[in-house]
Formats: sequence, structure tokens, C-alpha cells
Amino acid sequence: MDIFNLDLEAIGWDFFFEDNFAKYKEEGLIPGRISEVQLKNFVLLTKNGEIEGRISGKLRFEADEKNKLPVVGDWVALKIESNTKGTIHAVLPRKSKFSRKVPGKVTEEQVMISNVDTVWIVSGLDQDFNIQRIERYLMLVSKSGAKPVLVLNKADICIGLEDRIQELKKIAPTIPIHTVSAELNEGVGELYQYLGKGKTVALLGSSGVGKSTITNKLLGFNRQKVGSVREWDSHGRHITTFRELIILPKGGMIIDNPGMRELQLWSEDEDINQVFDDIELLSRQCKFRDCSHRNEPGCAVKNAIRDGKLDLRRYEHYLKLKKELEFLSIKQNGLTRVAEKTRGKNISKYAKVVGKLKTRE
Ligand SMILES: Nc1nc2c(ncn2[C@@H]2O[C@H](COP(=O)(O)OP(=O)(O)OP(=O)(O)O)[C@@H](O)[C@H]2O)c(=O)[nH]1
Ligand SMILES: [Mg+2]
Ligand SMILES: [Zn+2]
Repeated sequence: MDIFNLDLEAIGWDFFFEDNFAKYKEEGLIPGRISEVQLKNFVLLTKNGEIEGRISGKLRFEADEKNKLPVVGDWVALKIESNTKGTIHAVLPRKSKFSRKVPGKVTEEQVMISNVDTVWIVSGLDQDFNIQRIERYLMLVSKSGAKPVLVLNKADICIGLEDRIQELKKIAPTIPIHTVSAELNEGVGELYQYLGKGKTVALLGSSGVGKSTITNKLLGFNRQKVGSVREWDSHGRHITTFRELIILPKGGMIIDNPGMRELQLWSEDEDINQVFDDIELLSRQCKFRDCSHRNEPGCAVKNAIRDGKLDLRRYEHYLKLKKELEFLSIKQNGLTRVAEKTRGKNISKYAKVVGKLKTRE
């Protein structure tokens, strides 16, 4: 693709954005898509090619919440200042967004990427393979508006592949699963079905699972730095350090992400019910409407475990995530209450206390 003469539709522009852009067009602004975020600088793809952008003072002022600032994948309204520079005046509404809780902070949402059509949740089929982590990713993606797909990499060094796939089918019966070996370039071609013109795919997964290796194979050359993993536990070393929207020669775009250190939920109860729809379905048959499925009589969930229809581990993970979400919601509500009461005076003290109680995997 000619980077100096981009076809906007090839990088995801469509009627939705066209509609939302109308008022900015009248002001003489042009659309651009964020491909990279540095500290205060943004790299943008526009019809005239790559441009370096900065945020207008007004947008910075208005973006009181962090999640209103542009992220990789966003479409923005841009005022051209020169051949290579522009000012970002507005972020267009997002079709999808992927957020998590700000690491370490109490309850702040952080949008990481936007306008993604499909998320590949990448796992390594080595010792690092972890069903519960995949479940957690599925929950985050289910809220994003993007479609999740499971990509199992490192097939070349896997033993017991069929068992793992069966395990996955139990937790995610309707999610497509692809087994690949990026290293040997096997199975990677199947992934093109998610790419096509204007389509954006994001790769998510722990450090060392091979996200950048997959990206390089799809690109056809080694653009992304690839790192080694620790042999004894297959953990990666956080080789990719920033995210970037990359245009593929065969069409479509991918966002190679850094491996996430801390995957904390930012979610509502309904997401947990989407991912655990089997438990949700069972719970409608519980005797009590507000059954917690812990020790109430007539609990259909517990009965299903007893009858071997529901996996005990899955049930335990469900309870664990549920508890984490309840805790998060108490934190959110609690913080609002404290803020109202003290008008912000003692929040840092409160934050310290809840920070200590943070749940970890
Ligand atoms: N055996 C095997 N190793 C692979 C495969 N794909 C990637 N690797 C290796 O796994 C290691 C990590 O790969 P990366 O692509 O850097 O992983 P990443 O997910 O991008 O990691 P971060 O950037 O740290 O998040 C490298 O040593 C790769 O060579 C595969 O299919 N099989
Ligand atoms: Mg990487
Ligand atoms: Zn119950």
C-alpha cells in the first residue's frame, strides 16, 4: 500500500465515522486514524500519509477523564498545520473499545485501544497455557464490542493439544479456535479471514506467547522485535513496549500489543454472565432468585456439579471472578460516596486502604 496516498476505507473509515465527522468537515478539518501514541505526540494516518499530531489545548482541557484522550485505533478530527504536522481537535465516537482498570490505581478506567473488529486472544501452548487467564481475557473482550477469537500458538512444542482444545470448548463453546505455529509459519494463513479491507485486529495475551512473531509472519518481514522466554516457566520478558497500528500488505491492520502485566477486570455483572452463560442458565432454576450458589438449598448450579454436568474448577473460577467484581463495584460506589462526603479531602487515604486489599491472580 502506498503510505503517502492512503485510501481511508482501507484503514477502516466507513459511514459511521463519516456521519460523526460531518460537523468537523464544515470546519475544514480532516479525518485521521491514530496509529501510535507517544508521550504527547500522536502518529496519525491520513489520506495524505503519516502525520504527527498534537492535542489542541481545548481538547486537553475538555478531556478531564483520561479515557477521552485519543488511543491507538481512534479516528480523530485534525487540523493540518503543515505537510507533516497537525492538531487534533476531537476524538470521534468509538465503535468498540478495550479497557481495563488502571494498574495500581483504585478504580480508574483506562481505554487502551479502539475501533477493533476482532481480538485474537493469543496463548502459548507451552507451560504458560492457562485456561483461567483465557477466561479472564474473554470477559474483557466480551464488553469491548469486538469479536473474540482464540489463537493457540507454539503448536510445534505442544503435548496434549486435543485435551487443551476440549478444555477450551467447555469454557467457550462458540468462540473460534485456531492452532498455529508462528515459528514454523504453520496455520497463520487461516488468520487472514479476519483481516480483509478496512478490518482491524488486535493481538492480546501475556508476554512471550508470540504476538509479535505472528505479526511478523503476517507482514512478511521481521518488523517487530521478538524476545526469548524464560525456560523454566515460559514467561516472556515484555519485549514489545508500546502498541501500534500496522497496515498489512495483503489488506487489513493489526495492533500488536505489549503483554499485559496486570489483567484486572473493569466490567459489569452482565459480562460475567455472558462468559459463564451455562452457569447463568442454570441459576434461573435455583430455588432462590438471589441465590449465590454457595450454600443455599435447591441450588441448580451446585446440583449440576454434583451430577457431573458442570466442571468444579469452572464453578470455582466463576465465584472468584464474581467476588472480584463485587469488590470492584464496592470500591467504585464507596469511592463516590467518600468523594461526595469529604469533597475529595480524604480520598488518598481511602485509596491506600483499598489498594492494599487488591485481589490478584
Ligand atoms: N516454539 C515456538 N516458539 C515461538 C513460536 N512463536 C513465537 N515463539 C517464540 O516465543 C518467544 C516470544 O515471542 P514474541 O513474539 O516476542 O512474544 P510476544 O507475545 O510478542 O511478547 P511481548 O512482546 O513480550 O508481549 C520468542 O522467542 C519466539 O521465537 C512458535 O510458534 N513456536
Ligand atoms: Mg511482542
Ligand atoms: Zn444457586
